[in-house]
Amino acid sequence: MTLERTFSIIKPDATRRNLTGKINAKFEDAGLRIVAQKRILMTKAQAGEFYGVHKDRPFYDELCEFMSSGPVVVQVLEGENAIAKNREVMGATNPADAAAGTVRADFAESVGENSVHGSDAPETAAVEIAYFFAGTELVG
Ligand code: RTP
Ligand code: MG
Repeated sequence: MTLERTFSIIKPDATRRNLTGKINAKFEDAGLRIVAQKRILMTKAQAGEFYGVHKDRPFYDELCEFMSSGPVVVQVLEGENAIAKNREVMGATNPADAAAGTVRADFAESVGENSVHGSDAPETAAVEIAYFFAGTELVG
């Protein structure tokens, strides 16, 4: 079995509604282990850098405002096929399209305020983990 790690964010709409535990339970029930986790407040500049890949999209400014509007929980999830598994548990970006039982189907408020972020590939997972965590903070 090869363990993979992915980077996850519980977004401000979810921390505001005190949903961290319920979301973490979905990750753990799917076999993902939370190997690092911290609650932080991102600056708008940090959110902008993190989501830099979307800088030319029409929703970029709104996204950066939202991601810095309240606390987020940044975390590293570990498991077999963790990247794909996490995105399965998250559900589609737009909660209207998300499968029943997924985080976004159950909790997301809109396509923008959609409760969670998850890395989409091994390369982005590695960059995103290193952006928020030191190697010594990851305990598998
Ligand atoms: P994420 O990166 O947050 O895990 O989400 P994702 O892969 O499912 O979606 P992505 O296309 O990467 O979009 C990043 C985030 O931008 C916001 N968004 N708003 N208003 C809109 O049409 C719109 N589209 C995307 C969402 O917060 C989305 O998760
Ligand atoms: Mg994405």
